Amino acid sequence: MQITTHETRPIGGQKPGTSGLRKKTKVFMGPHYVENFVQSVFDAVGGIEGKTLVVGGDGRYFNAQAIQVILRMAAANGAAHCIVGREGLLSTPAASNLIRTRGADGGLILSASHNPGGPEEDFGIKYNTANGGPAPESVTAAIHARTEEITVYRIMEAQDIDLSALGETTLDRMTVEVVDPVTDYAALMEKLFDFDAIRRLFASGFTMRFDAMHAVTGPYAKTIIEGMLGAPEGSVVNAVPLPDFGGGHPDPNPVWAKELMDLMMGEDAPDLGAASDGDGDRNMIVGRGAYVTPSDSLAVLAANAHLAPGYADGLTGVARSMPTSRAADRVAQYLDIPAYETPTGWKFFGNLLDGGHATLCGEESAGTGSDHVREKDGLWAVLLWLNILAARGQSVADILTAHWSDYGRDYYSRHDYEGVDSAKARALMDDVRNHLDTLPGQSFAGLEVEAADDFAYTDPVDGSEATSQGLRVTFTNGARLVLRLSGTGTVGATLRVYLEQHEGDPAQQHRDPQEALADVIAAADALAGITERTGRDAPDVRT
Ligand code: VG1
Ligand code: CO
Repeated sequence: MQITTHETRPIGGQKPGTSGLRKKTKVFMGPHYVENFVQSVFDAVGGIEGKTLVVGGDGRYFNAQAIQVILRMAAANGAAHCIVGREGLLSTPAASNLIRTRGADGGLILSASHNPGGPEEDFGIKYNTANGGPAPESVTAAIHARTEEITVYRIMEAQDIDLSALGETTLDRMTVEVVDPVTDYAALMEKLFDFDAIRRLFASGFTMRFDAMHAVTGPYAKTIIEGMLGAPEGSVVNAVPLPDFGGGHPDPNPVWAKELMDLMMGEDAPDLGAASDGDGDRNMIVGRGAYVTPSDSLAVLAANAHLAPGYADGLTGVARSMPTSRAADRVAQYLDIPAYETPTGWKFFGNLLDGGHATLCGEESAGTGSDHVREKDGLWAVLLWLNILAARGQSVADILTAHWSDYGRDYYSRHDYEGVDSAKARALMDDVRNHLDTLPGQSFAGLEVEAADDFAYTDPVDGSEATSQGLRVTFTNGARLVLRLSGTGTVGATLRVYLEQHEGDPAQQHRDPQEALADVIAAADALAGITERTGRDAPDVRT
């Protein structure tokens, strides 16, 4: 077999965002695009000679082709061993687990997560380090720098490897090991949770619907929820991963998982509804008639995690991304453990998890996870909820009500304005940023600003700094507003407006969040001129 060294030239824009490099699939399919990026990753991590890599993706369009290119490049760059999920499938948390349990040096995960897939939609590549977590900013910056000076990439001239059969083959001197994507992950889940109790719960007639949204969690949920836990067949729907996710938007929120939401709000609702995203790291939890806001889910899980065997010794700390509501902080305070506030993106939790500072982490964007892997984990969150429901013998709605009466309710919503003209979105942010120090004392739509800043973070473990991570405004009535631009979109800019308000009175804890947040929504518009500047009279998505 022959190694070819191709000359190439830098391609602009190969800059990883919140979670890897994401672009339109057509961009990734352009000449040398994947090759340039992958070679830049290999170069930026000091080469991969003799190393072991985990490779897999969420099965979206172009997944299979990209994996073949990566394998041929890994072989040409001297890697010793590549562990690949059968048919190129690995959920993001399962890939993280494999990197850790197999002692791999890193991994490449192919996904654009919750973004739609297909020739006209999105694709992505992310590099994870040996701890199983997304590469930290220092590494992604080095990768980006390398993409700007790359001159050659190395690839093996070879036929496609058959990824449909388990076992080992070789590509020149490199071993390619095809593994079942589910087995190791399912074994980990069985260690963390009380499967007997959950089996008894299902045997007693408890019903659920898990919507895999035609994305990667289908096979995982089928094996674990229906197979190992005995939920009736049909509890897992849309379970076959499809390259275009069946034309859907694999983002588990009330808007994109509408069918599930409608079911859960109707008369025939099962006891629990859940969904996960394209690559399996997000989760949506909804009880009969009760949607659980991700920020609340993190808080409830933190307050109840000790009911699951894997967390019986309690938590060392809880971490949340800055825009996530402060509900988890209240639980941490009660438990007398530290609460951390990090920038958006799972990579910022890595050091806290590695150092044992935090056991649970979460983001308002439907991401929850723990130190069992180094990624957020959709199915894990669903199983922890199931474990808690089995242990408490209460409904989701009752657990939420009890939680709010103990800690108060943090009404929460995120409003997304998608596909906004990038220059306009930047101007809006710049304008607010430039006026931050004038805001305290001023009132907007009747709310007085108490404090305002541009969120910056110093990692408590390695001292690395991240600046400009979102504009934070708190009001004297306790409400909070955060403005940020998305780092995962592929078209124009997405403005995210995060809104929250604490409510301590149990009699006021069952309102519609949009209504309960009306004042802070109005204040956000008055303060940032969102309607005027974007020309939109309503957000595209409210979660
Ligand atoms: C979004 C979310 C963020 C999440 C990221 C990756 O980023 O807000 O919380 O970590 O997606 O999630 P942004 O920059 O668009 O706001 V996943 O499931 O897409 O990998
Ligand atoms: Co995802």
